Amino acid sequence: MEEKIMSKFDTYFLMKTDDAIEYAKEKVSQIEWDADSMTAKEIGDGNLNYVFKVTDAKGHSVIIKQAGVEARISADMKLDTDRNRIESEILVLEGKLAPGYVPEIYFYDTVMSACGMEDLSDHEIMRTAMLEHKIFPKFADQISTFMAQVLMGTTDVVMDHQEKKELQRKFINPELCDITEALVYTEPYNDERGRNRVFPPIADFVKEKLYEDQGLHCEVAKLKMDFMTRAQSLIHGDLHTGSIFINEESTKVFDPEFCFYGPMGYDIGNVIANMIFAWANGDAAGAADFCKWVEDVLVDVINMTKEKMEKYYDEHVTDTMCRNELYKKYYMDTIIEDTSAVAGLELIRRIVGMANVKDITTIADEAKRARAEKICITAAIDFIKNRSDKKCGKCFLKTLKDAIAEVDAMHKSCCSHVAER
Ligand code: SR1
Ligand code: MG
Repeated sequence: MEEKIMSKFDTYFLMKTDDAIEYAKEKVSQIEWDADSMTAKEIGDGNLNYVFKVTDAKGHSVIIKQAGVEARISADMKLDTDRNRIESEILVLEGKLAPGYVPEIYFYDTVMSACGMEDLSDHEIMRTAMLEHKIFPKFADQISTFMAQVLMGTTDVVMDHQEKKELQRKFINPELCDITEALVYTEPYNDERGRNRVFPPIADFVKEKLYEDQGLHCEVAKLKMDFMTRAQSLIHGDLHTGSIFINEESTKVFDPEFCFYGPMGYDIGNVIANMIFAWANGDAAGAADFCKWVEDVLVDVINMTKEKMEKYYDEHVTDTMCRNELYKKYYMDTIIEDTSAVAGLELIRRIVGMANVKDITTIADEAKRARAEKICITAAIDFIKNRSDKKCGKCFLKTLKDAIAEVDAMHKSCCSHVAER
């Protein structure tokens, strides 16, 4: 009988950089590592995991991502490390549905709850790049292709129903869904766990617009139950601009550990909201060309995703009852309506909730940041309350423009009151 060679990686522990080097040598043996020159750096800046970049002097490199038993953002948040398996398996599946749009996974390891993936150092994290107001002309086309192919390709209208249910079972993700249910669908409206981070100059605005509006709470409750019960599509579950690697030519989606079967507007709405944060940062900095590009992206992402989904629908729908033009229109309208609602939810939770975004928190001027936050919240409320009016890309841009006008008018009237006194 062959004797199993013992390894220090036979039992789970949280790796440090030296461990990551040894780990890469052992697990990524297809690379002929130059052992003496290998180095590792922890490069993770997300809220949950540890990410090591391991390189050698011969130009070899790999990314090792490991899940810890508690979130980086808060030691109180205990999490199942199985999320690393979920993430690795979904990336492999997404790579099949949308080739070239996700990093290649070399291996994953359910003992160390870690995976090894392609190093995308020729790309940048999109949020970071947009903080420098860089423009990516191919983004709308590429992200819409990714979303149309992955989201439509995993629905009941397209897939064999039993195979779909098997995927749904495999990717059930209760712990990470629980985080979203709390951080996106609950706490921004009541701060029930005292974890919200509200920028003090807008505290009164938040109280009136978010904490005290029962009508808004009712709409968010409807959306929360929908998120929890509508197993429409295998969604990424956290498709913000920190989950996207980008350069002028290419877009790669990563970090899908929140994936599960949910409403597909959740992903599209996240992209929209996070582009609005980028717009707000550019606007505060006076980056006019960048803002114009973001405005075009808002319109194009909605229109292109819708068009590509409609085409996918025509070409791939297998359910005979769903091969019906009226149902197709209803289906598409619902996706755009959900997209609008989720854009609103994400805008709100990143402004007042526990997990803020740098696009907003790095606006140094207090008045400009307050204005940016009020614009995001005002647009968000319209996206949620009037979601059924949103039919195309222009409607999304109009919501942003109307919010700017409303906030500026509020400010003007407030200033004129002060001047009158
Ligand atoms: C505790 S994790 C906080 C947030 O970071 C992730 O990226 C998700 O967006 C989550 O809501
Ligand atoms: Mg993440």
